[in-house]
Amino acid sequence: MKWFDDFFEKKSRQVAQSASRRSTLARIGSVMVGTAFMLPVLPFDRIGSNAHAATKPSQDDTSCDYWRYCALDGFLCTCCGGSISSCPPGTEVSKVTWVGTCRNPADGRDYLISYNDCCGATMCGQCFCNKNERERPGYRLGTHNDINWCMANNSNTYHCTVAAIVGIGDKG
Ligand code: ABN
Repeated sequence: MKWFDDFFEKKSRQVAQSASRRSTLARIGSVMVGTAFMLPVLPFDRIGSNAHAATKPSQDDTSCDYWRYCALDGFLCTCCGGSISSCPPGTEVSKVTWVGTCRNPADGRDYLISYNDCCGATMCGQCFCNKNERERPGYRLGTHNDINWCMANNSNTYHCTVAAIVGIGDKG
């Protein structure tokens, strides 16, 4: 087996002479960095539920995909005995609210939507929806939707959320 040892000794010496440890590490490093940059651009299937919703807007106001709910965080009152703009019996509409802007796919126009909470009954628990278009973090209170807007009512108990149209954007 001496020839075997000699052969590998010779090869090892050749590699050691032609490639320093530093250049080998540099080469491995560049391969790793290259991989990290390339992986995000590799093609993958982007067709998900949102893409599907974009092509076929929901007409169903008990579905979280309905266009008016684009910035709603809460339980849909349409699943809780109310309607899209009125609270269920036994609850009262919040005195303060947060307002978002959603585009209606039917006419392509932007609408100002008031997301009032309905207060005075325990959490509805049906049709939870959490959409956050143009929503901002909590330190900007007026643009944050993860808040109990029953805070100014006699009862602070949150039940569900309505989505009433309160304004319409210019044709554009
Ligand atoms: N605006 C809905 C809600 C209620 C309670 C807590 C978080 C969000």
